[in-house]
Amino acid sequence: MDKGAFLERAREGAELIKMHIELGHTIRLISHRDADGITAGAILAKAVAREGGAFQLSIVKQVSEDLLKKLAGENREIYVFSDLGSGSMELIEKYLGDATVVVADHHPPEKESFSNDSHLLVNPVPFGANSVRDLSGSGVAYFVAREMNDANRDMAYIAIVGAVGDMQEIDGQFHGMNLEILEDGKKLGILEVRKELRLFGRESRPLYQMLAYSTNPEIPEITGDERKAIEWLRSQGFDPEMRYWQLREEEKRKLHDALVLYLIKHGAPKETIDRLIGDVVISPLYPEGDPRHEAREFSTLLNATGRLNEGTLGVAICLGDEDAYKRAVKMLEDYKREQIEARKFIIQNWSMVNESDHAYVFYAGKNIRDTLVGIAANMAINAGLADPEKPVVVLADSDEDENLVKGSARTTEKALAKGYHLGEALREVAEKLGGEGGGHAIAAGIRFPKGKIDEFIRLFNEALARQLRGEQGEDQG
Ligand SMILES: [Mn+2]
Repeated sequence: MDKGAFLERAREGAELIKMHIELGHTIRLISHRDADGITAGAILAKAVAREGGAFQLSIVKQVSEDLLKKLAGENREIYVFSDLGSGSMELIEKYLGDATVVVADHHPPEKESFSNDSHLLVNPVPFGANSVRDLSGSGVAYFVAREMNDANRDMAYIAIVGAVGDMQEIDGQFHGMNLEILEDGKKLGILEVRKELRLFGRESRPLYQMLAYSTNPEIPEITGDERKAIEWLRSQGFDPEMRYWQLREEEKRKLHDALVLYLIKHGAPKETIDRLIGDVVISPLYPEGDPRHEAREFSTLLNATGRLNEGTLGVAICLGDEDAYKRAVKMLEDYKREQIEARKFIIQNWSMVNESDHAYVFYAGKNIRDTLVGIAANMAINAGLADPEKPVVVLADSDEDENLVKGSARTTEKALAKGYHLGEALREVAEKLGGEGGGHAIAAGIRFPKGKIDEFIRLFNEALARQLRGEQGEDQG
């Protein structure tokens, strides 16, 4: 890629932001709610604050027309989007035409540049970068920040946490401009790149869980089987309860050799082995055993804050806020406990389920939080409560409005093969019930008035029956 030209573009973005800081304008930051977006937002927020500027930051799921209308209504002089925006350039031009806009993103853009002179696209893709491995949204934000002030190199580790969140090193190593960020971080002594076991849990999981939960890559016969993982580790002379970070260097090497041998014996392809042991980034800024000490665990923590709609808490963690970190850890523990309780509830009360010809509908009232209904529906399938060829809907009272219920429908590929489309069925049913619904074929959601659960059961079953007969929804003509 043409690095020089990209950095020149990043410098233009930096100049625009600095100019508005000097004019006393609040920098309006909008970033994506995954780990890459949260780190990107944190990097830009810190860069603005470092110049003495004020910012307002939102972490959002996507750039929608609604969001742009709201932003336009704020009448800001400058908007900076990070880790999103490239796919919404026309919309941004339509709604924010009068303002300065900087889009710092790595997704393939709608077009090579904005038509509006006051809008600037900082994106490495038109300069020849591969959006999935050469630079992430946090990386683009990092280079803009670095052009604003060399001191922002101290965000190199945070930038790499974002890159890891986007799995830019999925093949086992970093590429493209990510390498330059790593070099910056190494020079400052704030990060280290090691060749280690690239599985989640280096800091916080016992070895046996690190192996048993490994899905990327899968370890034949060990993934999904804790007992087998414990057995295998013991047979190789390891204490399964140890954390990876606690191993001495020669023990790590011994574990790597044993795993590689195991994979070869089980016929794993070379790419799998390359992916298993590769680049792992850690930071001496945090103590060992702390999820923030290793980039993958850090990014997973941030991702979780975003999913729980607490992305700004994630940003605060990136900015070094210890209190935010503690709150996030507690929030995640609560969330995990609620999941376990939801699972218990659904297993113990499955006899309450309404089973019709085409679906199971389980109404949990207030016993399952409305944010967990999708997970609960999957649990019913995975725990073997439901026939996998029949869709499952879990309904719960809405947290926001006591007159509404929220539901999620889930099913399996096997059921889809019969002809079901849950998203279409729920959309159709929601219209009839005066609610909102829709989604994918395999996973969908709905909200409707609480008094209409019996009607929902009947209509949903009818909609699914029609799908099997190959008929379209009535409202589609
Ligand atoms: Mn990204």
